[in-house]
Amino acid sequence: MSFIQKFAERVDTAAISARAIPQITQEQDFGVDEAYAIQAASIDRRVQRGDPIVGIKMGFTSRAKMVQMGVSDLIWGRLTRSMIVEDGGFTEMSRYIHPRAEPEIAFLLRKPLSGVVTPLQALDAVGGVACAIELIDSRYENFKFSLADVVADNASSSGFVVGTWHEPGTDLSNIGMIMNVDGRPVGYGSSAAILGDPVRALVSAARVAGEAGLSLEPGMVVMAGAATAAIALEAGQHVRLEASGLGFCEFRIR
Ligand code: OOG
Ligand code: MG
Repeated sequence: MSFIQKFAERVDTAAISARAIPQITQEQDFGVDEAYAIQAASIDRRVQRGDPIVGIKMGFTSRAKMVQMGVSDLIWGRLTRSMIVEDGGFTEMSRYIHPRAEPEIAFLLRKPLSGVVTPLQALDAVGGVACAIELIDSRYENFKFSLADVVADNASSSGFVVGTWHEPGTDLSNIGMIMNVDGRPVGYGSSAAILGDPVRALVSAARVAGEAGLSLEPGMVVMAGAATAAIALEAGQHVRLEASGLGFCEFRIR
């Protein structure tokens, strides 16, 4: 078995059993290209289990996130169907190791999107925009990783909640975002923190997906990355994101 398959199985097992593992780069050094190969192979295992890819997520598209995690390269990961958490619904703490929540913007594609595109071309492929919360849950002990580790671990992604879809024409360049936990505001930000405008994250998503030979298809979701640092979650909490002009989305973790 190649080390790609070995580590793909390692991160996959850690994710499905919600058990933290040591950083895999401490066992063997490898680069970012190999890390994406591990990610692809680990998500392939899920797809084989009947859990298809429904979109992609961008990561480290804001300074706040780069500073929080000490990693400064843009990364991406795959979203699969089992990661969907219904807006207004529940998710179980037992599914996670040490989950965190992030305020994000989501795009719904109405046309295929791949390769090098302009912001206008990217927007032409969009059928709806919404506020969204990503649940991240690094499979590594203490949420500590190198760039290659986090890429191999599907960019820490473990769930996502999407609010009501709005018209694609909505200006996304400065959406005020407030994260509330149990009715108390715990984080504030603006969508401008996401590469200056989240549309740029969509342009990057098209490029990286194209490079990876992954086609972004109509109906798929693209998550632009967090506007603020992530918030650590505890069982019993109610998390709600309010986004100016985009309404809100929320879930409970029990
Ligand atoms: C990596 C994922 C980063 C974002 O929105 O920037 C990310 C992590 O922080 O564990 O999802
Ligand atoms: Mg995120």
